[in-house]
Amino acid sequence: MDNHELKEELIAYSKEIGIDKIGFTTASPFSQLKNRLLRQQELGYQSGFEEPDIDKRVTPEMLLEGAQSIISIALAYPAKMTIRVESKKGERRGIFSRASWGLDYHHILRDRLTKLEEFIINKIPNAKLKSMVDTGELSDRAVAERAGIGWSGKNCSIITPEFGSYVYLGEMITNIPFEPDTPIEDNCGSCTKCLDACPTGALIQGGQINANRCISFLTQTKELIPDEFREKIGNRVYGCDSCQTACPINKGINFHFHEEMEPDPVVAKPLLKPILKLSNREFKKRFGSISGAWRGKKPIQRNAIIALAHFKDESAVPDLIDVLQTEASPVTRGTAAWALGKIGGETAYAALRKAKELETDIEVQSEIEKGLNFYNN
Ligand code: B12
Ligand code: SF4
Ligand code: SF4
Repeated sequence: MDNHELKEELIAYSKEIGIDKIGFTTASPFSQLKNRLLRQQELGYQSGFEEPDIDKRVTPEMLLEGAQSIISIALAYPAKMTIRVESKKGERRGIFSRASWGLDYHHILRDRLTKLEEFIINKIPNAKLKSMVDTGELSDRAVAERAGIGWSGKNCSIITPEFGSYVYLGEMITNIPFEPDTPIEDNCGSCTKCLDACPTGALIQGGQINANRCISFLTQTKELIPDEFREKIGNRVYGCDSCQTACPINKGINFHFHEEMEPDPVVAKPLLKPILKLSNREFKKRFGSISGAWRGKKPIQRNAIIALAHFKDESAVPDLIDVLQTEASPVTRGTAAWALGKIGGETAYAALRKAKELETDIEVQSEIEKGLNFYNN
């Protein structure tokens, strides 16, 4: 079988197994990306979640001996929930970003890539293949861009003409010299809606992010959230979609192709107060299957506290006091102290005064001061 024929068969098979778009590119080095990554590193704009070895990131040959081509895949995910969550007055909810709705996308894309691998091995038993999704060395976006999946938008996302930017990406390096596809034209034009919509100014300019200012990143850290970002986080308990929802290309886009990606609304839009009391086991049971759980319970609890402060939810005061008095993690305790001050009221004030006497952790003490300062303004 020649490679052209195999490529055509793979394209047809990919549709059968639920891959929404497939593209092919060579395995030649990503030289423009290398400069970009070095520059981002120099500026301190990286998140720290990226593979640290830049040479590996841009040289597919270093990841698979004899690499000749890369197959890029994209799967569209839903932008709107089909089932609405029942809202009761006074019950405040947080929101997980769309990329964390339904089953963790890493599992879904790996499943598709495994099926593609099996298909290829069946035709070429000694083919060498290496697949990755998100956690691999390669830049999934740079691969997708070069393979003609979509263009690289000013919001940094790969935007497909068919499914907008609501697509997950993955790829497979192969030692088969497939004919490459052509990159598609950038269609952002003079639009700057994503830059204007970003709540924290994380998009420095079109296509350049300072990840340290990005809410998506901040919700995934384990430390105290810097003061300037706390109010901007709003009720996001994981991730951020603002630069995608603002994008006119995404208007009306809402694909529900994959059953596994359907969000359970009570998980994707969880009640905030119960999150504060979850045991590790309960957290795993409730949130363990979604991608937003990858950093564990603590960041989600911290973000839930910030969200309760955002809503100034007075009914949360007793729970927040309990957190301040009994929680082991200084980050959680400190965030609760700040939130109590932000929500305000006499009970919160008394608890902060008492905590001021008893607290021994320096960072938490400083957050208690911040909480008390709300009463002076
Ligand atoms: C680290 C990381 C983050 C960091 C940093 C994001 C960033 N923009 O770099 C944080 C935590 C902030 C993050 C957030 C999000 N992420 Co993320 N993240 C990654 C990860 C692991 C690496 C990205 C990376 O290397 N960035 C470094 C930059 C420099 O490179 P790049 O964006 O990969 O490549 C582009 C640039 O280099 C640019 N470029 C190259 N040269 C030049 C030169 C010029 C002049 C210009 C203008 C641009 C340019 O073109 C490349 C192609 O677009 C990838 C998975 C992976 N292994 O690739 C997922 C990934 C990028 N994330 C993804 C998603 C879904 C998100 C969120 C939408 C999640 C959410 N809802 O909260 C947000 C979006 C934030 C945003 N506006 O980018 C998807 C993107 C899907 C898509 N359609 O593009 C990926 C691919 C995961 C996946 N497999 O599906 N993420
Ligand atoms: S994900 Fe949110 S914070 Fe990050 S760049 Fe987009 S709009 Fe800005
Ligand atoms: S909002 Fe406008 S500039 Fe930003 S990615 Fe979408 S089309 Fe491009």
